[in-house]
Amino acid sequence: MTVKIILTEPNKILRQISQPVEHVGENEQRLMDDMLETMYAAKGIGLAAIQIGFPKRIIVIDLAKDQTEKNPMYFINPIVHNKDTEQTTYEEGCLSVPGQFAEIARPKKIEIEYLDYHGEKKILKAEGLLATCIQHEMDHLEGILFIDYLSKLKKSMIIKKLSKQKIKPERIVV
Ligand code: GNR
Ligand code: NI
Repeated sequence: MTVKIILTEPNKILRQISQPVEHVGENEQRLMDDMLETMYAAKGIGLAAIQIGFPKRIIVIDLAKDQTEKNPMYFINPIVHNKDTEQTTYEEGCLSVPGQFAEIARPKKIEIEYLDYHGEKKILKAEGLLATCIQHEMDHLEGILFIDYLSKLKKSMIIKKLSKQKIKPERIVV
């Protein structure tokens, strides 16, 4: 397993629409292993394949706080069947928008259909942080980031800040 580089905003790749997986085989499983490793290394709770540059409809999630008790979840080609009309708000962050957080409202409960790590069709009812995280990751599959829900001013301030951080040289060694 390999820790990959997580792409950060602004980056046009993050705006791509990810394509459905046709077959869950060794290559897809290796990608999921790398995604999980990358997510753990970055101390995130979820990751979409596009965040490491693969425009495939693949998501990994692990809400376990303590990495000694891992609980990895894999979602391939997820579709939302049902959304609650009731909303809930979480302070969201994103590994592709480092250091930025904002309260985002989303449906509290969802029901999704997806393929698991072995390519088997599954249905899951999720609520709370899991529902929020799944929706955050599914947005990545459409090229959407949580900052897209903020006011134009807040969003542009965040992008400006991130662009500046990007051009700042790490260190100049002579
Ligand atoms: O690590 C993450 N934490 C988080 C917190 C609240 C709502 C969503 C998330 S997902 C994020 C990792 C990430 O960027 N996934 O795409
Ligand atoms: Ni994210």
